[in-house]
Amino acid sequence: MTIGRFITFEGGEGAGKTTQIARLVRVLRARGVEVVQTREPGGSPSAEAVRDLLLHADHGWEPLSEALLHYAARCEHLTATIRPALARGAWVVCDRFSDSTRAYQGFGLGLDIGTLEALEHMVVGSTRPDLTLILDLPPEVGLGRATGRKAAADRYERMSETFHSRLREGFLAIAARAPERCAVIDAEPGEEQVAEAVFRAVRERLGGPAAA
Ligand code: Z5A
Repeated sequence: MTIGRFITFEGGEGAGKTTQIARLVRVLRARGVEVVQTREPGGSPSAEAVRDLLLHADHGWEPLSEALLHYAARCEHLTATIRPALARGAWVVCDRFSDSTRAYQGFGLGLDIGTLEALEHMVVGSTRPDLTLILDLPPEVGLGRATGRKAAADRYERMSETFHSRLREGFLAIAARAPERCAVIDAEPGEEQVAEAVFRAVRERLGGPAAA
């Protein structure tokens, strides 16, 4: 069976994931790679419905309920989009995945990491990313970029400064625990410079068409 490659992008608000994903996908497609570009929460019709609940409805979820909703969306996304794409040999480039649940619901909201690992084991199983690019920058810079772009902040963007600092620490701790999978990219310089660092990491870690 052909197996594609699974790349995830992570980081705080406004880190530049959408911008960098678009650039990477363009380069890979120009090299003849079939790329499925997707995002979380979302990436399939049912998962997009859960995204609406999570981002725009102010229900004041319990952290565990929130994590379960993210994992329900992820389960749908994996089944409908990610696994079929990988099985036919496509590369999947995904804006956020399980590390966001660890960072936001774990480090940010204080949910027990063991609980999140159990959910990850159950839902994600062996469909783990081959490479995770963590775009790192001070939270105030990212929030400035994100709010400058959107008309209204979503529920996560409205959380406190200390919440966003915990997120950054969380992502860096995740990278330190899994250096073979994660590459931390300095996201503060200009778009072009960040794109070069992203592509270098993809080439060095995954080779294949990225090395051509
Ligand atoms: N969430 C969660 O809690 N648990 C989970 O398990 C998952 C997610 C999966 C999804 O929001 C929310 O769900 C997210 C976490 C939570 N929290 N929030 N908010 P989203 O998908 O709507 O938003 P996001 O993932 O945080 O992304 P974003 O705010 O859209 O930012 P971005 O994609 O990282 O950045 P961007 O759109 O590429 O860039 C932002 C602006 O900066 C834009 O105007 C760019 O032109 C500009 N930019 C980009 N790069 C640069 C550089 N290098 N220099 C200067 N300006 C730049």
